[in-house]
Amino acid sequence: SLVLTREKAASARARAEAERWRGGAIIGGALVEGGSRPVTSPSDRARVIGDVSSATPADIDRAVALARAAHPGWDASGGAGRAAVLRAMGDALEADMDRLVALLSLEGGKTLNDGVAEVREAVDFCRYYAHLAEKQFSQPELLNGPVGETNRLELRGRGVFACISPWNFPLAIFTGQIAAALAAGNAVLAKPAEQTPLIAAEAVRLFHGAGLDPALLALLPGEGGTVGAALVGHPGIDGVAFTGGTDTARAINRALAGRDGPILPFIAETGGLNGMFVDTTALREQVVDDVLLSAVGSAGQRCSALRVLFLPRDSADALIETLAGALDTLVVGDPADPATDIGPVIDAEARAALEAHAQKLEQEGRVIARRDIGALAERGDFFAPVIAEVPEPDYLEREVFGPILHVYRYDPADLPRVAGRLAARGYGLTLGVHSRIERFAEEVRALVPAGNLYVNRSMIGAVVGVQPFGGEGLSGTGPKAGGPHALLRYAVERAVSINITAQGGDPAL
Ligand code: UN1
Repeated sequence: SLVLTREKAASARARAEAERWRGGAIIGGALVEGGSRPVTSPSDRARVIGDVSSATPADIDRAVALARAAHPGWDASGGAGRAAVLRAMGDALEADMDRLVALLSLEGGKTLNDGVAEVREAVDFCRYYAHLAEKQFSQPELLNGPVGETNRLELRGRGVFACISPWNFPLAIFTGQIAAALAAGNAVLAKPAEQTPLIAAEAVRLFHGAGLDPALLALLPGEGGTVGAALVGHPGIDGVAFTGGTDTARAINRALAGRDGPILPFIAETGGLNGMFVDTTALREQVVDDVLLSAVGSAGQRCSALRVLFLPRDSADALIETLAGALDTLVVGDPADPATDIGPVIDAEARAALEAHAQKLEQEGRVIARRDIGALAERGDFFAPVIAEVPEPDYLEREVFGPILHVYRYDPADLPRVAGRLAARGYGLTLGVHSRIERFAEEVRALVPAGNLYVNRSMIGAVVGVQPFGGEGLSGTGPKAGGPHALLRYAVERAVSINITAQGGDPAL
């Protein structure tokens, strides 16, 4: 069931720790044996939890050949047939929840709450895309043509999709991309993030166990970007779905533009420089809850996370004081402990980048509050959350991916200029507003582009099918994940017109 009790969590964790997890290329349903590297846990770097080996160029060629051969049959099986397999995958994920949550915590440093939400999201993606496959790939609605002619619109898969996914949602986004590509009638080559190959291997095994022809889904892990680059340049792919950093998206876009042959679709979901605007009518306790959850929840490692909080000059002091006090009550620690609010960041490199940014803020005298985390950082990749005050609305040039909240005090008369400077950075992912005045929300909305606007609530945790998620500008291409149009760019359309009269030519004329 989707309820994780303390006892169930502890026993699942003990079993997960005892298990030696195996990752690597999975081709035709079989794990490819190869030179392996150990995978360790972000909350305890001394703990080896499993091993993984990278896909070789020969592995990639073999996976592409299998996928190309299997794609036509899958495509022809129709939306309803594909939906049945995706629903079976949703059920399989649900049945395996305790084990998956334990692995998400071990490998990805996820708290139990975040782990449960992540499995839930992966299940939702499978079921929602199953629903869309049935609805959109059977009988799309058209107007009637002239008498004597039948018309229909056929949607087909494009062929083989490369799906390149991030470590911050190593199950939900990984599964969501694959489910979308499969639902639309494609075969998939999945490249998991280097940091989280083991949960990806489990998801692929579950897909195959749920009745998916193993030729339709290969797992191709890599290190240092080589496998991703090989996939994007491979003549045997028909499209790329990517979630991750804006810089990587640009590199993929350039590589795709340099290919010979057909122009391939590129679906990218990237970073954000997300702001929340508070006015003097906002409810303080609600603001504090929503700000902390959005900025330091999940250790700030969501592309949706709040990065810059805009507080009106006159009420800023009181809010900042409450925020700093509330930050001190959050528990940073072992993600497997149900009491923990904030676990580690993903790896030493991520922590070093965050520490460098925190040090810069410190040197400039901008840090307002920093959570004490004792000796945790000696054991794993823990980072003490920070609240800092910045002198400019566009102090940040780019996304800082971790639990650092930047606060900017604004003069309400100056709102258009301030919001305009944030907007000029070019991102457009999430945007928060806290106000009891509808006109204020409308004003902010008109000033700052964003794919997801949240009013008087947290700005993370978009629910599949309820809050379609994704941005514009530097934040991504769309269509939104978990939205009604999610599958369409994974597909090609063919309009078929058949004259059923005895005359030739166009019956309309
Ligand atoms: C990401 O962090 O890469 O709404 C995207 C949310 C999540 C964000 C996922 N769906 O918080």
